[in-house]
Amino acid sequence: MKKIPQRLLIMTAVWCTVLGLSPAVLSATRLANAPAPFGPIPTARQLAWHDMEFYGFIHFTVNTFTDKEWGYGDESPNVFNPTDFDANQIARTAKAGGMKGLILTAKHHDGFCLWPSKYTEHSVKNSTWKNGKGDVVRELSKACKQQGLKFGLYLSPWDRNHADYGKPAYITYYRNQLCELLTSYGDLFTVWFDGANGGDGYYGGAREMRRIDNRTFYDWPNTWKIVRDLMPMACMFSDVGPDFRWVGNERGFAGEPCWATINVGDGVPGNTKANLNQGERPGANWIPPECDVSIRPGWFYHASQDAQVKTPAQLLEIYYKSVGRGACLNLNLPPDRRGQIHDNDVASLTKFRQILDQTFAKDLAQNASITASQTRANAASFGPQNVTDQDRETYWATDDDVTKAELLLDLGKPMTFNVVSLREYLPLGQRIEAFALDRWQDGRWVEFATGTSIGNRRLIRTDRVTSSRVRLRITQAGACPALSELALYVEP
Ligand code: FUL
Ligand code: CA
Repeated sequence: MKKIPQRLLIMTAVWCTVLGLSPAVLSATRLANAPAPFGPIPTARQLAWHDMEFYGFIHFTVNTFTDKEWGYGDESPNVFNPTDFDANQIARTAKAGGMKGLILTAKHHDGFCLWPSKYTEHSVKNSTWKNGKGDVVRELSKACKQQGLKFGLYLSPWDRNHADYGKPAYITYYRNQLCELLTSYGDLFTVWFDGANGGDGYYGGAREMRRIDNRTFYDWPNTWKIVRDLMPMACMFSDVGPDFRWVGNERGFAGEPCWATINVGDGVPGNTKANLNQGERPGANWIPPECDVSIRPGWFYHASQDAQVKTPAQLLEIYYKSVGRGACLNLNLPPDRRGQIHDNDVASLTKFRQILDQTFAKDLAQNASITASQTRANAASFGPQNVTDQDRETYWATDDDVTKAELLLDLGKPMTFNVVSLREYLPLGQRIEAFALDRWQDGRWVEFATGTSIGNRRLIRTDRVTSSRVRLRITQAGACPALSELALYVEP
């Protein structure tokens, strides 16, 4: 049976979206006799986002120069004055760190715009930096392209500078800026909508408290529609999606379990009852989590935090509890007052990457012989060898009525590992609910790990295990499992 490359599925899905065809047309391109999708399933744009797994945040604005986290909105544009801004250094650092993209704060809560927006005077165009000719969004988008990184933007809904904030006119302003960004800087993989609305601010000189009703003020459905219309493949972030959600903390840790699904109900950004950290099952919406966390205590650069950059070991813990729980990791690297990533951050990120590269260089299960307790229709196209072929698009599946099943790996000789990687075949939904792993020891099976959700990726980090055979038991599933990867690694 010839497999359908996922690229083709995504292209097909893109065209389905463009042409307005139904998902039923899309499913016709799947393997014959494939299991039916279970529950909500990811869209083509979400699948592309899941594939990224690790990307970065760039928090940079007047705060970098005032030593604040939230600017009041009364900062002079001249405050923004990097001495040696180098977008290439930033993009190179991200690339070398293994990131697949960068998201820049085009405008943070203080309202200062890092691009020369035609809708406000509060931007780089009125800064002495580059005599008002600078454009951070342009330079970083170009540098990302050069490095093969995807590019995304954060446009803070809360704006402590704008005179109209809190009034209907502000929504027009906000949407104008959104259109400006979506049409001037090439493809964006994401638009990131923050949920913070702190209240007081400069507001064109009013210097007062302004409270908004976050259920109605931004009219999110119509704001989101602008992104859908102008950039159909861009995934939108907010507490409640629509494409990916906040994980509920800024420490970088997804829950255990961590479901890609939740029930949004009438939740809006900044106001939701959904369990963001673990997700919900059953859940009506496929809105997987992103773990956003800074490499330093603050989101913006502060010289006083130069000695508090997260260590490679801390970054690894974050990686295993984010990417390793099926989420994406969005790690913030704040440029310093030069406009570059500080040496301490570069050093930590580089070492972290080195360890990950060494860990994942060799799948110790690659040459194992594998048998399954059951294979769908006994067909090779759904056979167990599909979990070690390093191809996300092929998977092992069982018959529809089989939701408990086992895979047996014979490694040929004793091998030592401490990381097990599992992936579900995501286009068919999140199916597996619980599993256990056993090693063969003194003539019997000994359980060494158990887990729940898998989804895009599950990394189980254990003590070192030495064994010539490994068994995976799927102990609970909502529908017959469709597993695309089972791999074994050892950390250096
Ligand atoms: C928060 C903001 O208030 C922080 O300043 C930062 O941008 C973070 C990513 O999101 O809600
Ligand atoms: Ca596979």
